[in-house]
Amino acid sequence: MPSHNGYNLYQHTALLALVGLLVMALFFRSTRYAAPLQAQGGSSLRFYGSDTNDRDRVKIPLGQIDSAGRLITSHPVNVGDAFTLEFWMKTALGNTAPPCPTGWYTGNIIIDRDVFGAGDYGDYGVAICNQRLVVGISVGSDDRLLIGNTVVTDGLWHHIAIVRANDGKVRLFVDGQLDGTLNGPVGRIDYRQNRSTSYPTSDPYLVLGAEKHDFPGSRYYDGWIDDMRISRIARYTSPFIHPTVPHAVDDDTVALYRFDEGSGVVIGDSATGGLSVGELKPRTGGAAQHWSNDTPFTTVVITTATHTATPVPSPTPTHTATPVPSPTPTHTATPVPSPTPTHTATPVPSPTPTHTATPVPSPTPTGTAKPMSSPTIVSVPPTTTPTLPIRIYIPLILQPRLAPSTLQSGVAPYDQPNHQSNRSHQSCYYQPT
Ligand SMILES: [Ca+2]
Ligand SMILES: [Ca+2]
Repeated sequence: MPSHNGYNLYQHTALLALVGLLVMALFFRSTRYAAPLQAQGGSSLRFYGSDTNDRDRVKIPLGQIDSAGRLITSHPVNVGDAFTLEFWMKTALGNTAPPCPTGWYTGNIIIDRDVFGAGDYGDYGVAICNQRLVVGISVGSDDRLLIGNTVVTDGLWHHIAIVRANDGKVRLFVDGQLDGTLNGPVGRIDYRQNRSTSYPTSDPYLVLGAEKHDFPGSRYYDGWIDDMRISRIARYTSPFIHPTVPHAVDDDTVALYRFDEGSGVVIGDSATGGLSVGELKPRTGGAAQHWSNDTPFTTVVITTATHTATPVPSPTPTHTATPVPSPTPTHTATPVPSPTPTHTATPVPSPTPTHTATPVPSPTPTGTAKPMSSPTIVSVPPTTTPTLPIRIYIPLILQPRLAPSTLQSGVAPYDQPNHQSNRSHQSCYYQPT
C-alpha cells in the first residue's frame, strides 16, 4: 500500500538520521580523545651519577675476555688510532665537579676507557669539570688533557664530537662548534690484547656514565646520553652543522648505540656486524628507571582516526591522561626551555575530516507517500585504510652559538708532554671534603 510504504520510508529515514547523528557524535568523541598525535623519538639512557659497586653504568667489553680478564679478541669498538666519538648528552643537576687540572678522572665521568695507572698502549676518558667537558688521552705515561669552554650543564641536549686524528691532534666540538683542541700524544690507544690486569672486570671495558674502577671519591655522570657513534676516522676537522637526526651507519662506523631498546639490560650495537654489544648495569631499583623517552629527536606520528567505531564506554570523558609521554619525571626539577621554538609551532594537520556527513538525496516521493521536508543526514563510515605515520624529525638542539674567535682558549693548560697526571689515582685524585 502506498501509504504504508510511505510511512515505512519516513520511519527508515528518521532512523537513519538518528543513527547518523549517533555515529557522528561517536566520531567526534573518538577523534577528540583518541590521541591522534604521539611524540616518538626512540629512547635515551638515563644515568643517575649516584651508584657505585659496578652499577648505574653501561659496560661494553672491548673484545672477548677470558677468565683472567685478558682480551683474547678485539671488537671494532676498541679503536686504536684516529677515531671520532660523538653522542648527544643532556645533563641533570648532579654534575658539580670543580675544575680538574690534574686529570679528567676527577670529574663527573661520562666515558671511561681508562687503564688503571699508566695507559699501556693508551687510554682515554671524557668528563665534566667546572661545567665544561674535558677529554683526557694518554699513550703510555704521556697523559694530556683538553679542557672545553662551553658550559654544557644547562639541561639542554647537546651534540658532542671528540675527534682524534692520526697525528694525535684532538678536537672537541659542542653542537658543531670547535670548543677546544689538544696536541695529544701520537700512537695507538687501543686496549692491548692479552694484557694482564688486576682489574679484570673494569680495565678491558668501555664504560659509560661512571668511573669504571669505582675508585673512592670518584664522581659520576648525572644525565642522559643518546645515539653514540664511534668511528675509526677523524670525521670533523672544522666546525660543522651538527646532525639533527640519529647518526647514520657507514663503513667507518665501528660501534653505534641507539639506546632505543627501551627496556632490559642489553645495549645493542647498530653498526655493521653489531659486534660491540654492551650491558646496562642498573642501579638499585632495576633497569626501567634508566630508559627515558627524553631524546634529542622528536618524531611526530600523525594518524587519522580510523577507529571511530570504538565506543567510548565512559559517559564522562576522562581525558586527563596527556597523550604525549612526559620526559623522565625525576627531571622535572630542571626547568628546560624548549631549545627549538618551532617545535611547538609545528603545524600538525588535523585528521582529514573525511567523515563529513554526506547529504543523501531524499527519496523520490511516490504516490501519496509523505514528502520529506529536508535531506537526511547520513554518516559515511570513515575509510578503513590506515594512514601511514608521517615522521618528522625536529631537532631539540640549540643552534651553534660560539664564534670561532672564542675558541682559542680551549687549548688545555696541561697540554705538556711531561704532564704527570697519568691516572695515578693515589697521587692526584680529588679528595672531597
Ligand atoms: Ca635513541
Ligand atoms: Ca690510566
